[in-house]
Amino acid sequence: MAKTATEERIKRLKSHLEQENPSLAEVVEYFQELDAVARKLGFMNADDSYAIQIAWWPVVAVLGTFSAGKSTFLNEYLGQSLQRTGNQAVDDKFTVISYGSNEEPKQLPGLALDSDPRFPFYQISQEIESGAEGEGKRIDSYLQLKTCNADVLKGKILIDSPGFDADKQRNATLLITDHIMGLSDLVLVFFDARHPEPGAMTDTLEHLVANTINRQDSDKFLYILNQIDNTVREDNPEEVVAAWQRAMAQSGLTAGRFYRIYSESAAAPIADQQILDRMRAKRDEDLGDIKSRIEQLDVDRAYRITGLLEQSGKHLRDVLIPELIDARRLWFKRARRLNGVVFAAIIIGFAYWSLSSDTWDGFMFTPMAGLAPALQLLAGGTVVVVLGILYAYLRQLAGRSVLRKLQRDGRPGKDGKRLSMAFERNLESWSKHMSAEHPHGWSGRTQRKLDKLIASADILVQKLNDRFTRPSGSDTKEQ
Ligand SMILES: Nc1nc2c(ncn2[C@@H]2O[C@H](COP(=O)(O)OP(=O)(O)OP(=O)(O)O)[C@@H](O)[C@H]2O)c(=O)[nH]1
Ligand SMILES: [Mg+2]
Repeated sequence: MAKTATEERIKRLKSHLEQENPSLAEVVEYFQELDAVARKLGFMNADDSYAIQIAWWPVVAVLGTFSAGKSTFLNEYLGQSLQRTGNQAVDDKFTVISYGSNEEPKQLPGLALDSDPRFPFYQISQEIESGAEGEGKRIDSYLQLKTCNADVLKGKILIDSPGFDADKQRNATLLITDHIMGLSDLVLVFFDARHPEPGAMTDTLEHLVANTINRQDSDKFLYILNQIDNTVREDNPEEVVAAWQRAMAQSGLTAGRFYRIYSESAAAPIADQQILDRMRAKRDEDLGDIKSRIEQLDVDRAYRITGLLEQSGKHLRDVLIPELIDARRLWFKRARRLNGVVFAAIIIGFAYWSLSSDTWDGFMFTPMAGLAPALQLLAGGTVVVVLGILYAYLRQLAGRSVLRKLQRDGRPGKDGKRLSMAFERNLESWSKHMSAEHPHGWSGRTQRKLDKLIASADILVQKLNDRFTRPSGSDTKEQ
């Protein structure tokens, strides 16, 4: 049987996860079981899946002013010189960096990102097109994908960005920047200690800083003053940092943590050992904090994803299915009422007509009296069948009216679509359960399967707790 595009995607997702975190590859299978339950009930099409709606990889984005040292920082973090660096603006593309087991880094065009739901730029070209007409087609000139086999990349995606200068930025670049700020789990905003003066950065600050302050997720932004080795040649190096913080404060950023780092490999030599030691100590402290924030994401994502499995299962069982049952109740009620009215009208009409036209002779229906018994039976049968069809038709009519109501003022978004879809499936099926409490596909076996899935999510969370808290006190490194 030909595989659907979704099956193909899940297969790739699984093999990608198997390389870097086999326990999460297992979770994909649980999501697939959940898919099967949701499909059986009609909440989901064959081309949809819970597994492909999840951000499997936390995203760490590096944004900042041009030549601030973003790429140098990333190369050092990866332990490879993956990205080009230099004092001219060298990067004009956003680079999504993801783990790959190949020895050699691979580079793929932006289109690969646009069409692969594993990555956070899935269908970004449409978004760009709607904000900057004609630019959507040029996705390759804005985005590229690189894979690299650095161990630190396992379980995450990094994004390097072109130097940011809000004055000169094209609309599409601004759009992508905003998109990245939205989807990232952590955003490192780089500034350059060589140019911390407020004037030159105003517009950049406006976009990178001012836009981040009032966000709900503002604590995911880390503000980093890089290249502080350059400040030691100043008479008063502390003043450089103070000027930077004042500039940030003017943009409204008073809280939050500021980090001061530099790149050991790129730094100019410093003769004074005392100064060097102090600077290095400060750098190591801040860099350590930045790295632990990045590592924490891996822990968070494992909980987030298993939590999502439990939530999605419970949402199905405790929200969507009860609402589907409610919709079925309403359907049955409307169907009963409609059938009641129509059949009462038929009976009254028939009674009125037959009594007034004297068609009854005792229990004998005189218009049929002349017919042969077989024909009488046929006529009676036909009437029963016609009435049965009428009954079913009215039931459908009532169902359609409930479907319209669901579509009109049911739940918004995905849930609404799912409910309507499942309800429509119920309209089409001749369920053997005639009670409203038994929607199509909701058999005892399916119920037990869903309960078991939700319970296994619990067990997964316990496993994670064991792994991350290590109550046994053992510090053996686990996968
Ligand atoms: N002294 C010093 N130089 C640095 C440091 N980090 C980077 N550099 C140098 O600064 C220049 C720019 O570094 P990049 O890493 O290319 O900067 P970028 O932010 O990626 O630049 P764009 O991508 O062009 O915006 C390079 O020549 C680096 O060697 C640092 O901590 N100290
Ligand atoms: Mg760069």
